[in-house]
Amino acid sequence: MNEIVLYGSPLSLYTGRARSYLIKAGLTYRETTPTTEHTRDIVIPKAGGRASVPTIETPEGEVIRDGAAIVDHYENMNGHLFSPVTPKQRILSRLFDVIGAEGMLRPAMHYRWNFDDKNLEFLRFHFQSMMPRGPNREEKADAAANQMRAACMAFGAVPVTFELVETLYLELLQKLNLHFADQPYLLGGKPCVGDFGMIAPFYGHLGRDPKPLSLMQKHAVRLFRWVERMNRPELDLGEFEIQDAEYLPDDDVPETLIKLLKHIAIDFVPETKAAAHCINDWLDSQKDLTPGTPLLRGVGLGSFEVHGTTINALAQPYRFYLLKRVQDEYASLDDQSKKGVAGMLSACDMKAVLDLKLTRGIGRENNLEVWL
Ligand SMILES: N[C@@H](CCC(=O)N[C@@H](CS)C(=O)NCC(=O)O)C(=O)O
Repeated sequence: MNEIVLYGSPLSLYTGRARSYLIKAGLTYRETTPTTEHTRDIVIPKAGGRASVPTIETPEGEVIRDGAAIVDHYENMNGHLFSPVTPKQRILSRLFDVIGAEGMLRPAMHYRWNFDDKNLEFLRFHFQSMMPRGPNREEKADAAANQMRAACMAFGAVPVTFELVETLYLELLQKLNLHFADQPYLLGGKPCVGDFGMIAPFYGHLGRDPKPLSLMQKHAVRLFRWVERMNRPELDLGEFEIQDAEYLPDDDVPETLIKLLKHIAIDFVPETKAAAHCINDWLDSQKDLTPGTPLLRGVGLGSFEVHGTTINALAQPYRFYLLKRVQDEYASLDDQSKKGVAGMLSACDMKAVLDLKLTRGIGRENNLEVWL
């Protein structure tokens, strides 16, 4: 075996991030579903016992579980090919990684699970394909799908929030469309780590399931093109003047990104505040939590209000594992750069993300995120 094996699935949100990275970095890989005996006996034990996708197996037999860890691994190996080096762009790249990986779950799950007339048969087929061959494949697939329906509700997509989720999403499509009408990628002529975070919800769910795909094709053709572009090895810049693989010069941040972030902040910031509060309360009650304990997916519901509607959403410690990387990047800047970045984040109502922290740190051990 001399290629990377990517364990994933076409409809998996997080697989979309790792796949796009491997493609753009020009790495030779083979994608397969994690349904074989080899996965069960060799790969999952090396992945901390957790069967999540994406997980990769390198030609040397090393196993890396978690999309952020996979990107980190190759960024370290290839000289940080997709990590901008100027202050504002560094912060935005990391911030979009959090937003994509954790901040778009509500629309991604709403447009997947609340439109059975459009999506159901498509999803059935895919869920069955992910199950190991053998007896009761259909029942197992239905059970897995039902778990995801429950997750959709846990992320706050329930009937009382549908109208709000859809209003916010249609405006988001517009803002993204405007940006990708001017720029091929978030920060100019080549993708950054933030683009890989953002492709997670916008490929497997929002750019592929029948219902949201039809919305994207109707309302946001330039965003649709970015989704295609992120899954192609070439830069795929045909419709643009820009033909170089460079980030925008002079740490420029286009106005379209500021407007986009300002819109995303409407629910991202109150949700992050509510989650921090909920998780910190939980940590207060967990005095005996031993260092090295793996993170739970969620530890309660954060409650917050957006445009007069209350949303209750799963408070996920992993969001803060990624957010800390934004905060660490900020902490490493000189005073002048910090001022510039703080000004930019204030302009898009995102300044609070620099201060929203958990009372306990999170690290990685044995391919799992753990409490320090
Ligand atoms: N933090 C992980 C999350 C991966 C994840 O949740 N993947 C989903 C599929 S999109 C999954 O495998 N869920 C089952 C599980 O976590 O056991 C990452 O970024 O890779």
